[in-house]
Amino acid sequence: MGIVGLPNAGKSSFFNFLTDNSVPAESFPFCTIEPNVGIFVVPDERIELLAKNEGSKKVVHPFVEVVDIAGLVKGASKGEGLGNQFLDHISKVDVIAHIVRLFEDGRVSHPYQNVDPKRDIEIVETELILKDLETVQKRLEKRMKVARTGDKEAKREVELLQNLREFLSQGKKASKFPRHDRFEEEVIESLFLLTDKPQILVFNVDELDEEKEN
Ligand SMILES: Nc1nc2c(ncn2[C@@H]2O[C@H](COP(=O)(O)OP(=O)(O)OP(=O)(O)O)[C@@H](O)[C@H]2O)c(=O)[nH]1
Ligand SMILES: [Mg+2]
Repeated sequence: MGIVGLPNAGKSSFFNFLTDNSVPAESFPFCTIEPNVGIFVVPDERIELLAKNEGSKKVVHPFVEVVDIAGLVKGASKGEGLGNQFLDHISKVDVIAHIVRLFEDGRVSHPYQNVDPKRDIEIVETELILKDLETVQKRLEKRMKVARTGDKEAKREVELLQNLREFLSQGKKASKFPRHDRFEEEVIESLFLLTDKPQILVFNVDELDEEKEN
């Protein structure tokens, strides 16, 4: 699971909560620079039962690996803030957790001054799409060279990638891009696009703020 969000949204706090780790989570933006990696175990009582029945010597419960990266800001894809190179660290994750700040706290600065979840979500989602555009563009350039030699498969891929680039340019997520056959599925899968992954929105509310929680 890869954690994304604006600076100071509470990503590292969430990471610490999940993993029982204590990485720095401070009130200044861009507290996290190097990605933090941790795991948390998801205990499953059925496994204990199976292990008992089978007399297993070793019991391994399922676990989730979590990656906490630097905050994204508008223009991260053009090098604003800490840029979007951090997104490379989460290109291989299975799911993205997008932390959205709802809590108000004058001691914790907000990169856009006020708490506005709708705007904040859009900023982060746009940066994810822009990162995907970059990935598609890179692959497109590579495959165009091959296509010029007359390679049929490369030609087909180029056409598909051009359509995908157009789709993402309209601000749409890769997960919504239609795939017509196994070939198209495989090409897109091989790009590890961020907006093609399942996403969980995590709203970071004030403690005991029931109104907002609702
Ligand atoms: N009042 C309040 N403060 C919070 C809450 N969640 C996180 N914080 C504080 O907000 C600050 C930023 O939290 P972090 O978890 O470091 O945020 P981050 O998203 O990892 O920030 P960067 O690494 O800088 O992008 C810290 O001082 C946290 O203690 C909350 O629910 N309420
Ligand atoms: Mg952090």
